[in-house]
Amino acid sequence: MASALKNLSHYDETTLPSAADLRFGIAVADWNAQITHALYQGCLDTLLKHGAKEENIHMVQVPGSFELPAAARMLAGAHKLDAIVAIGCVIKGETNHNEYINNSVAMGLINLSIAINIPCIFGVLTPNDEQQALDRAGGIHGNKGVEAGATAIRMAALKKQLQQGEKSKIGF
Ligand code: DLZ
Repeated sequence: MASALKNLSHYDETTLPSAADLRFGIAVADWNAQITHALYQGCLDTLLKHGAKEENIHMVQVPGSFELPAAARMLAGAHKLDAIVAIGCVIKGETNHNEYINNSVAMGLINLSIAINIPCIFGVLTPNDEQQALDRAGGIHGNKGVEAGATAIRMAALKKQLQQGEKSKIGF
């Protein structure tokens, strides 16, 4: 159980690049809104904490997680972005709907990332029940939105670094 070992809000702040010159899109699914809005807040707080400017953060809301890849594509078409975060929460129910949605969103986002050369971050919780979701949306296992925000900063900075032809330093 990965998140039993790692708090989702913990990351090494000292090695995270500044987000001051980076532009972000965030797509938020409204299914399980109590959870996803808490994830969004965690993500937004993280971007702002590391210097991102409010005017460089573009957020849209969509009905459910299944719509996240399309929303990410629309965001990329509407704004110049360095990274996109997709935020959702798909709770397992009596049927296999969660597997169809989760697989579609994961494949949609990774395929989109590669196709448009903009990192799309998987900020989607895939819990077995609501308590597991609450535990990961600001509860005992931290907030996956924070993890997604920190990941977006790293990937956006990497994209910018490579665009500018800079080399990585060994040891980070
Ligand atoms: C239909 C559905 C169900 C049953 N469960 C969830 C869920 O737990 N989390 C979520 O984000 N969305 C859910 N949806 C909605 C789908 O993602 C999608 O919005 C609809 O199937 C319409 O395409």
